[in-house]
Amino acid sequence: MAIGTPTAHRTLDALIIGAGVAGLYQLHLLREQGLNVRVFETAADVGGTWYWNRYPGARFDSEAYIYQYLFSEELYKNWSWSQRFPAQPEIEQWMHYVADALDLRRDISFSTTVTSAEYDEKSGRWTVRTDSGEVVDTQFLITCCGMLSAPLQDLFPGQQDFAGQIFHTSRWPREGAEIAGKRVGVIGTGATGIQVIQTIVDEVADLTVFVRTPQYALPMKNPSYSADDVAAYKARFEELRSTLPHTFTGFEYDFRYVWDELTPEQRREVLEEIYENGSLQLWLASFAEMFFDEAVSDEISEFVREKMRARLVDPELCRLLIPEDYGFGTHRVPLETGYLEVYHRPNVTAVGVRENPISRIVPEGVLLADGTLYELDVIILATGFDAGTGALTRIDIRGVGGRSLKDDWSRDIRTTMGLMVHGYPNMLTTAVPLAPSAALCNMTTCLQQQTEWIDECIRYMRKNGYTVIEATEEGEAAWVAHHDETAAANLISKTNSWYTGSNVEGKPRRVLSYTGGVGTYREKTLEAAAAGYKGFELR
Ligand code: NA7
Repeated sequence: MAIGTPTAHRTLDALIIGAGVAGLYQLHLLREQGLNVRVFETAADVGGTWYWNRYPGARFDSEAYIYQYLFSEELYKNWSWSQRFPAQPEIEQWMHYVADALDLRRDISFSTTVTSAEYDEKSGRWTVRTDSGEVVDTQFLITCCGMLSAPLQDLFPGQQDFAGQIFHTSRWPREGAEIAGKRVGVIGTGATGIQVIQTIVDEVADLTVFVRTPQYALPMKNPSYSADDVAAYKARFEELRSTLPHTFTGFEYDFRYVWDELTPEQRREVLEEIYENGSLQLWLASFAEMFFDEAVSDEISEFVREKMRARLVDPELCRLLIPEDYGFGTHRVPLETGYLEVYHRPNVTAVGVRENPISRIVPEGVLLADGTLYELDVIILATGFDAGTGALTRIDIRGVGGRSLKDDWSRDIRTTMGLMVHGYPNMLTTAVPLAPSAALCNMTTCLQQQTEWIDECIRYMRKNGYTVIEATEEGEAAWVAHHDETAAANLISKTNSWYTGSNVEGKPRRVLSYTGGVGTYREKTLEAAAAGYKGFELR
């Protein structure tokens, strides 16, 4: 070996990237089976999404009691939520609680970013490098990077010249941002933008919201929990554990009604009743036909529009803020609290940027194509993420023959059940495309299932003397075909948002999340395992 060639500082059985919901549990599982395993995490602490997204108003819109891990009754019951949909600080505390209860921190390298990973065909192992100069030799590389963790933050020419503060919501300054009494602009009205806007409006002097695509927003009902409420949901532990993994979305509820079996009056009653529940149930537990049947989609969309119109009143606000060209539920549905009423305040301006887009950021603020300048002190980019792929393509990952995951996915986004990618042996993935993830899925349900599958897979390999697993080309082609067929039947496939990758210029189009249902996906992954890892080659 030539002098100066970096040598492995550390040898592992498994290296996990990311200390969020998936990474923490994966670490626990693999440690329990006796592996020498370590997590590398860019952030200074655990939490993943709940570490990074500390913008004002960040909160769950899955009910908190279904977002918890279900593998340990003790871990579940020793934590109590204060609300149905708690805010980020409480969620981050919960993740600290988990890390402490399972004593995870001793096996995590914080403030350390994995920069590259290279597979060696001779040894069947990965060489992983970090920004702190560490070189790690590991048998398994497990990515737990999250579906929505690569922020789209360098979007506009001139950003660096802005005289005030500019930042992406997921990079909200830890020390807090100075927004009180300031002229603040928010670009983006997705789930994140909506939470920020409704929360900061009281604090800022003037709020300018740049709206390109409006959203169907549903009002959230977020009661505080009494001791009795907490006891009641904890008493459901066994029920939740047996239900959540098998529903269509990993939530506690499933689609409950069949459109054609009800009269128009009954449908209306159902919609009204579910709307009043103040959760995502109108989307995930009403009529599955909204995803497949244009006529049903139109009717449910019109129901939600009607509700929004009644609150917005002003025709120009309705034009800017109520969707007309895609169906309810085919984009991520945000929950809101007083969001629409924000636009009635005298210090709030909604600026439509669909026909007259943002052309650049200038030192004074935001400049539109027609030359209109909005002078601002702070610009908040609620502009979303390079979903599913971005977290991995930002790492230089090299598989068999030096092939690059970034190049592969820039041509075509393919995975085998979102658990492996052909050409990248011994790299196991969570929260990547072609599995149920973030879209139509309660994340913890899906991530628990994927990490458990990976854990079982490695157990199986060790027990049977295998050292390498690789997704086969044919197996991957079959999964991609099934995924695409399922997606094509869903109206989501006709829309533009991060669900289809269309929010990132040049990204190959594909419905990113598996839309066949969380329970079905689970069965298919378990069937493949039970058949001796069908679709994978073990050696
Ligand atoms: P989203 O849902 O991707 O929303 C991003 C928003 O930013 C959306 O309104 C975009 O409008 C807007 N955007 C992006 N680029 C631009 C430009 N150049 N000009 C104007 N507006 C722009 O991200 P979120 O963070 O809100 O939510 C991501 C997920 O996190 C969410 O689905 C939950 O699962 C949690 P567009 O729609 O592209 O017209």
